[in-house]
Amino acid sequence: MNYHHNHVAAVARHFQIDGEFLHAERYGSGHINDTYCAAFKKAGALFRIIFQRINHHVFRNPVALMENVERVTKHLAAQLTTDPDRGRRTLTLISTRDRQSWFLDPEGNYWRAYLFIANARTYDAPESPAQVFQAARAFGRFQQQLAELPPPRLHDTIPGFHHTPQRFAALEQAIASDVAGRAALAGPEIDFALAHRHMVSTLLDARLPERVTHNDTKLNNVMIDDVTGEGICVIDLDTVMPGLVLYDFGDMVRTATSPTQEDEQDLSRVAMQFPLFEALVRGYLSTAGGFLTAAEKQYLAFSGKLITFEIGIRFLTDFLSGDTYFKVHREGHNLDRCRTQFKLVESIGQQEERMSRLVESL
Ligand code: ADP
Ligand code: GN1
Ligand code: MG
Repeated sequence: MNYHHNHVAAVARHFQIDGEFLHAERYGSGHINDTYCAAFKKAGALFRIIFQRINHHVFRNPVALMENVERVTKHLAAQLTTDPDRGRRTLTLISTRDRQSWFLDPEGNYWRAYLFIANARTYDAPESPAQVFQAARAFGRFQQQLAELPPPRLHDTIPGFHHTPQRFAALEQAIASDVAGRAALAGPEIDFALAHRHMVSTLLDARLPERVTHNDTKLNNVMIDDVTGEGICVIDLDTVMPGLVLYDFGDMVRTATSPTQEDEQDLSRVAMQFPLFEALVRGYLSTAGGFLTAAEKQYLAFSGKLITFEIGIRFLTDFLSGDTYFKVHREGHNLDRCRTQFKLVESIGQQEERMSRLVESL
């Protein structure tokens, strides 16, 4: 949904923001929620706030989701009390005037507001091994900081989110019903998916520990400091919930080891680049290495292939279903995204042994 800035201004009035609203624009490249960056003025000084409308078709219980986000951001902030830069090192929710972390607008949409993290940005494609190291280090630190989150268990904001066999079953259903009449356009992709069925339950069968994980560790969900290049803040916390650390590592491999965007149409450019993978593993282990078990480490290389496959079949399912889940910006967009993922699955598959040897050597 693309809201007029007047609508964002009306939403903003319900939050505890002391300043004059100037304007708001769409922001970021997420596929699910609507993000706006709004500018305010107070005593001649400008400041910005991030507003997000939660997609309640995808996140069926926004109130439970926000309860998770409140607990997680408070827990992270409590570990940063002596850090002068703490306002940039974790997301900070702004409360509404009646002290809630969310506002329900008259149309039934849930909104939240975050302090703007300045002098940092996100990247849709990796630019260097050093940057990838930093991103992975930040995600590893995030997991480490949440390892001690006190009970109760976080809510599952999307049940079965990384249950690859269920994702595969949904694809089979979409192929069988072919509601949009598109299956004929995706013959090779359907064949590819069906030929890889054998790997869908590998991680679930490996009896790995459940931990608090992010579950959407795309490269563009970590803010990189403009000056130092450090991965300063993990964002996009809607899917923080119990999961396997390998889901997180796998999605980092998917989005940070090929120098292309997720929807790159020139497939000759899509490939897992070993130096980027090496930087990723080193960055991740620099913060997560202390708590990972041997079994978790053993599947690091494989997890990249599996999660890339999983997201690929999700894009394919959505293409076959008529693009009802992910935002699309052109015809065949989800099919393009699927092709990019499957090309990367192949590329990882070709290098998997070498990747595993590297992990073992570290
Ligand atoms: P989406 O679900 O749409 O991916 P994100 O939470 O990832 O939503 O936000 C989209 C983009 O907005 C991010 O990639 C980032 O560039 C920017 N962004 C999000 N939160 C902040 C923040 N607190 N400060 C500055 N920029 C932010
Ligand atoms: C979605 O919201 P966003 O754009 O960060 C999706 C992820 C996918 C990703 C693919 C809730 O993430 O699972 O990996 O697109 N989020 C949800 O780019 O489904
Ligand atoms: Mg995001």
